[in-house]
Amino acid sequence: MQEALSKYIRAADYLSAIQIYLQGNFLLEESLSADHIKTRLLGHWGTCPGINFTYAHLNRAIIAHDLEMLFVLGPGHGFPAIQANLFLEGTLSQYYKTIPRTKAGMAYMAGQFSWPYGFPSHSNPEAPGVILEGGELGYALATSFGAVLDNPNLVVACLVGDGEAETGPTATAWHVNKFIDPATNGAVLPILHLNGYKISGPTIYGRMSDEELVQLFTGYGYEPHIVDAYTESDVHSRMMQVLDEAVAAIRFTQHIAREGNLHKPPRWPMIILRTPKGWHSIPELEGKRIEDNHTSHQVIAELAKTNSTHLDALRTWLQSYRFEELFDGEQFDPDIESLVPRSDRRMGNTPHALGGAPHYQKLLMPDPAHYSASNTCNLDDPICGMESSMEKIGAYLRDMMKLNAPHRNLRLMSPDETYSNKIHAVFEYTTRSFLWPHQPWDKDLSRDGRVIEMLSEHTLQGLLQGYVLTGRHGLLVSYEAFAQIVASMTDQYAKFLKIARGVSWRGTIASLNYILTSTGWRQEHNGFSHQNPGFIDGVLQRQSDFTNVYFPADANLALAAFARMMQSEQEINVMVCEKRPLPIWRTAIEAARDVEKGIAIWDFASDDDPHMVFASAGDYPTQETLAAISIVRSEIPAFRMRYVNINALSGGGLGNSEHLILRHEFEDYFTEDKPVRINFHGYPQTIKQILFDYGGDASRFVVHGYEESGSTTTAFDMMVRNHVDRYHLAMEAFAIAERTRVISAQEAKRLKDVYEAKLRDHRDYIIAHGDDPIEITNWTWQSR
Ligand SMILES: Cc1ncc(C[n+]2csc(CCOP(=O)(O)OP(=O)(O)O)c2C)c(N)n1
Ligand SMILES: [Mg+2]
Repeated sequence: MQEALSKYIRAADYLSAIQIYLQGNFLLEESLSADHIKTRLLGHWGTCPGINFTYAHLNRAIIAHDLEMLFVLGPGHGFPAIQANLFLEGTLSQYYKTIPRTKAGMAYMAGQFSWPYGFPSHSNPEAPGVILEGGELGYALATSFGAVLDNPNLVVACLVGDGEAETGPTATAWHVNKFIDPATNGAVLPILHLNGYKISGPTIYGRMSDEELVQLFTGYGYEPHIVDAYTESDVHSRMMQVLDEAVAAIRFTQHIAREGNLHKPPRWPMIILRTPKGWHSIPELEGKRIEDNHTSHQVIAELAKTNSTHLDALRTWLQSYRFEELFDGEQFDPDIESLVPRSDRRMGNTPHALGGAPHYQKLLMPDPAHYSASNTCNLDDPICGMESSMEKIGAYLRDMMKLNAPHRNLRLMSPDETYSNKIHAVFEYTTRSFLWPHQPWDKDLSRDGRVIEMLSEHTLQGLLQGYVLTGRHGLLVSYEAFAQIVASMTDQYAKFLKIARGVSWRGTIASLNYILTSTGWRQEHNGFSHQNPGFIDGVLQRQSDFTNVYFPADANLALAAFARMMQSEQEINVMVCEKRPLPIWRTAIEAARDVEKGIAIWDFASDDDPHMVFASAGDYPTQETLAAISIVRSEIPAFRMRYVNINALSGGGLGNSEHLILRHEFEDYFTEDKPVRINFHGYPQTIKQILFDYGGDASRFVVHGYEESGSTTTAFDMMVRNHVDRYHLAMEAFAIAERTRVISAQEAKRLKDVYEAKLRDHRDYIIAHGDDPIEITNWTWQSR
């Protein structure tokens, strides 16, 4: 077996290396010359040999133990190795007719690597079996854990780079073992790849002693196994033995848990693999140590096209694999073939990474109208009581979980905010997963809950990505301000999704869904640190055709938007809504219609032939806008206003990605030429960039929103400080009424003085009493 493994790895290493260097002579049939070398040498060599070593051994273990295994590569820059293995196992030719498993296919694969319009240099969605790009390091482990949730037979082998292991997201993800119930979930087998180096320096883990590493990972709840290529006399037999023990340990733990006999936290195996970076390549070049040094990280012998010393070193190195003994251009050596698992067990061909049936199923959805707050609403009386959007969503999600229980395909991720964010109705049905000891006074904990609560937004996002990319559904609910922590992960996911959506053989997956709550407008008790609506900016600046941000103004709109998000496919959706009770403005039917369109004129607050238009996006901004309209109506009955509610924005414009408001429709809402005041939930700039594309006279639009003016103050004062409150808005309408000659300059001045005095009085009142006056807190809409 050692012989077969060595041959397989030699072939994989050779196939990895030629992708980086060669544009011809792929089988080294002639003596290597400068003509055969690509003009631009782009790629990462150093990590590849360790990946190939691991992949070969995993293949052996898959065959020996009939494993259902998925491979997640942390250092995605090791893509030449992934592609080499996909070629060797035949998956690449199965998915790409242009890459047959022949000399011609090999030439195509190598020639197109890191080539303009060819293959990218990093793991990517065009490669079968890949669920992580790995360009931005740190997310492999959490993604792997996400993939094994509710996949009891799946083992995910996750190769973590030792540089990657220094990242915050990886550091926290080790702890997900505390949430994985072996009775109902699969297992992650982490393989920490200590090749000792990052780009130009040593890694922390690489320089830790075996004893320190064993203590660290034992403390984290693992059973660490060290495989050290430097010291083992027969590293293959050691790796085989360790993998066999790991598989046995995983199966034993799962077996006793599934029999109901697991009485203490399971101790999952993990492997610490020490290999030299750039293993089996060029030991030294021009007096510089290459193999087993950081210098092997990217391209080695990088001057091979122009410098004969480099070319000679490259030739000697590539010849050292004796690839011609392993592949005749048609067939691989039988020993290599013996390490290729049967088709449906190949890591590149796992159906778990494909999306679509059988692993993806649409969610069964309760009817949101059954949860609505205003079924009995009288349309003449738009306010039908106060409801918390998040409480309604909690109840809806609870029943969605119940309905989909047989499929075990819906999860909620939260940084211990399910209560704080008021969606705890889910605990009437489910619990939080927690494997470590429970105390009698703990609440809502069990080994097998649908909710994972860990105070690491990174880990939660990684879990959700892994879960969704393997065909299931979920959402991450976060305080609005702290969603920013994962903004970059969302960007990376969006990049993956953009490409994946265009890959024909990738099946359907669910959308990646977020709810951002405990929003900045009601963080007056926590203050400035908790006031940050910036997460949506990144989302809206990116892919226009599949990103949506919803701003439901009430609980019914929130239910309708949430139902749409959870039913949608292959999108990124963010809903921003408040958790405290707020007025209900829309019936369930109106809410469904508004969400479908993304934008709506609300008749109860609108006049025909308006002098001006008020618009808003967000719950508090909407309440303030409607309060302003009601003030202006009472002060200037002859002044006509229209109210437009924007409940969704997408990267492409107003509305959602299915129903964008087109340029010619814009005037149906905002008129041709009337002044428009927009009250926005987030930073004003965020919506201004969307309005720009609608053209026309920008000077008639004024946008208010969060101006980074926050503090520990009252709720209404937060809005005053940012000029989104009813008084400031009303004063703007008075000025427009004067300009349009509905009122005299004198009357405009009088009104302005009255409302400036109100603002001063409010300030004095809150300084004296510590809270907003009752006329603000108990305000209700008055129809005329
Ligand atoms: C989050 C992040 N920071 C920095 C980089 C730049 N970078 C690319 S590769 C690399 C070193 C990776 O080291 P390691 O994880 O040990 O990978 P390997 O040695 O296997 O190549 C760094 C810092 C990155 N890709 N992602
Ligand atoms: Mg490394």
